[in-house]
Amino acid sequence: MTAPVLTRPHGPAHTPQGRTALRRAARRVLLHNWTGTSTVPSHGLYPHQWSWDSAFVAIGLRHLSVRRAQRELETLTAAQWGDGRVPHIVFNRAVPLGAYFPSPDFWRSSTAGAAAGAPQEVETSGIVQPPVHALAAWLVHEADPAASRRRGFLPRLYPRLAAWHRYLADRRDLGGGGLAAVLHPWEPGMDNSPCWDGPLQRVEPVPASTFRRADLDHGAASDRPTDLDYGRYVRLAADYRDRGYRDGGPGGAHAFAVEDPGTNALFAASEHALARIAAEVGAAPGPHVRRAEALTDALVTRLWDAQTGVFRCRDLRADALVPEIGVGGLIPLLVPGLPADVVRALVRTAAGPHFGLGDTVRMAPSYDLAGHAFDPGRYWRGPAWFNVNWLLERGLRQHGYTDRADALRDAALDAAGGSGFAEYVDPYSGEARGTRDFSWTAALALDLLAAAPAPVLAAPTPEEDTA
Ligand code: 2M8
Repeated sequence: MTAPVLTRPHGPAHTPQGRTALRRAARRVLLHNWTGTSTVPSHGLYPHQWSWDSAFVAIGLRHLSVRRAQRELETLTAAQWGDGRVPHIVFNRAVPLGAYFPSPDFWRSSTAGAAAGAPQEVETSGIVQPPVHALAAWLVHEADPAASRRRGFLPRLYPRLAAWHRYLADRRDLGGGGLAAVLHPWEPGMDNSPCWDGPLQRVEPVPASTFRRADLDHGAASDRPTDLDYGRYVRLAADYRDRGYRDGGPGGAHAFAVEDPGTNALFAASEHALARIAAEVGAAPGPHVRRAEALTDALVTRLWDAQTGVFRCRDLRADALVPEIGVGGLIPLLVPGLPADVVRALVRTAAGPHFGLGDTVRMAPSYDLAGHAFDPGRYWRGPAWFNVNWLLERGLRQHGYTDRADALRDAALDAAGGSGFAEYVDPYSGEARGTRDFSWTAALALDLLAAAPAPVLAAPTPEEDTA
């Protein structure tokens, strides 16, 4: 295999000028994508507010404006449902219905979701995304604790975040083993990962002629999910809506019910953050610490595959682990208190043939490099994503793998700058894929820049000397 372009250490992360330019460019993206109350992932492809995007955006925004970062999370959680769920999309009513599919008239949250407590003032989707929000809220608070206290940021957020976590723990434990299940491939955020291919086989797709995809107006068809995938996404969402977005009943009531390691690792990490938030607002941290520990135990008991050294998804309909290896299986590295042998095995797997991190690629791909469904360009079926790599960078650093974390940080910064803040990149070539000026790519680049060592360490390369 030819050396990957990403291995050339001449990107913007390596010089003071490069970092300054990158910071400026990232700032420009976030200012452009700010709507006044929140941030769109991208004006064309995703013109509303997305749940986990907003959490990642807040983590970056805190370096530009703590006030805006707070506002981002407040706007999102203001659309929380009475049952505690934080919807995966909060729709902007100023955006035409045809600009994104599925639009508010598909989800019909204020009517179909009324029994579950959907808000009446704003339209939302009815599914959820991974709970990164408590982690984000804590990081936003830490950026300026005095400003946070002055505005009562955490006292306002804490009850919302606690209700959100309660929803996941009480209503989504469909497997009964202490983990939250996802009911749609959009919920874990890795929409068309090959990990869902098996469980999705049970879902009868609606015909492509019955809906109009808006995503293809903005993205290349070869980068996006297929019409067959969309037919299944639509069927699952419509069935959930038509049941009033009810979660109750045995796992068998849902055609698709999966325990995802990425979602549950983020739940555990956020529960640790919620314990800190509780202590800050004068509530009891103990229940959150205990839930974080219980989630960590359940992750290992139910999803750890010691033979391969990775966490897998559990298909609750089959009550079996999914054979595909997705990058969600590495995200538990983020969890403090993961057993040391599991951490060591995960780090080995990240660098081994399935993910090639620091070897054949500089950023982790979204799916097994050796997997039969690997595609370096198509959405969550292979490309490297910035939010996932940011999570892995944090995980490596927290467990003391500082050199690997530094290398991953620099790789992500180089790729962010080199790709025009692409939504995702080809893991071998670093070529930009998906949309550009993508918010979480810019936000997380800012966060990585803020944490990076002072740029005086970097000497100019010969090329830059003569540039
Ligand atoms: C993608 O998902 C949306 C549906 O939620 C879509 O394809 O239209 C995913 O990458 C998801 O993780 C992300 O939150 C969303 C907005 O960036 O786009």
